[in-house]
Amino acid sequence: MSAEAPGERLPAWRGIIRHYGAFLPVSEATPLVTLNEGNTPLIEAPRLSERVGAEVFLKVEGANPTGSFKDRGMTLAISKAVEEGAKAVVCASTGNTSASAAAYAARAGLRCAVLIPDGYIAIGKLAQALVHGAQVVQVRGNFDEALRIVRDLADKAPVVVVNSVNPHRIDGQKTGAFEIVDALGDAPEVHCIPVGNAGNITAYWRGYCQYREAGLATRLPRMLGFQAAGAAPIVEGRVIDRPETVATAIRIGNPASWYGASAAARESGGAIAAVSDEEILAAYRFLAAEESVFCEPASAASVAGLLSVGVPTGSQVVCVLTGHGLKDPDVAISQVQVPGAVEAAFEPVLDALGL
Ligand code: AN7
Repeated sequence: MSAEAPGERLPAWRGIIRHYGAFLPVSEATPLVTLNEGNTPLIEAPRLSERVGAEVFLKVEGANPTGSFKDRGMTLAISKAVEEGAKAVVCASTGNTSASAAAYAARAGLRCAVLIPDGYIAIGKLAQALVHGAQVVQVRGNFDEALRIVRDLADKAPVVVVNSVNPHRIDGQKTGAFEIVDALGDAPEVHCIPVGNAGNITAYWRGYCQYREAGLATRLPRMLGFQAAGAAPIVEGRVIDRPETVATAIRIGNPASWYGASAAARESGGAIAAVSDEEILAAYRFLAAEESVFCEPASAASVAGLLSVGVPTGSQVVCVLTGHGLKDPDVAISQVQVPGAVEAAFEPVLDALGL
């Protein structure tokens, strides 16, 4: 290969609002609260491509400032909250929304409160919410119960909800689709994505549709959304009161954007399907070991789904990997053998390595 242009000063990336503002509800008067989110890698996945007989790309959203796709929506939601004069924001979260809200609220000088399900949030995400200075309330209940309380709070207290029931979240997140089209030159044929509260699949579908309407894409992908089997309300067509899955980020039984997810699947000729925890963890290990991408368990649902449903030979496919693997070190460690210590000397190390 040849180097492209060493020494050339590239235009700096300054976040999704500056880059895609023409497609977003912002004006000169909107104060920009940004950590330069977006512009995440879209990388080829040669071994996955070989396994499924297709051309597969991974959209690595763990490369965002707080390690998940939530930053795309949060930059817009927090910027608009500041524009509207808000002093405090609140969200319910399985972890990533709270990490992102805490960071962007701190940047804006807003108070931030987050409600999380006690004992069911990955330790990295809890750490993020706390180090960024959010008020964290652990609720003895699941995400759906926490979100209900948050909606009540918004009715009765002067706080802005920054869950994806806030339309600015979805609008910001649709920029992921814009980036994919900009990188590939057109929309892919198939788009695979995990589904929890169902905001992101709604956002990507909107992004693809708006780009096509603007003449920037000639086609639309089939949208394939994947829920964890123990938390698959859309697949089963009923609210799940006690959702359970190792992928705690998508442990959601009554998604707020249920309609948007169903519409994306229906209008695109796609589907919402379920993948088991075993399939999720197998895809998670495969991505780390074979493609060198360390994502969190929920993110691997997109690839688990692709492996389970398959696609026509030669299809161009994008799988969104929504969050970074370091968010949830407990699951990572549970999936590997941690070696014991040996004496700090040459021979024992040689033995341990089998050399
Ligand atoms: C890594 O943080 O719902 O279907 O509260 O963290 O748009 O909800 C996170 C969801 C996928 C599902 N992958 O996206 C929250 C939260 C990861 C996630 C999803 C989430 P949506």
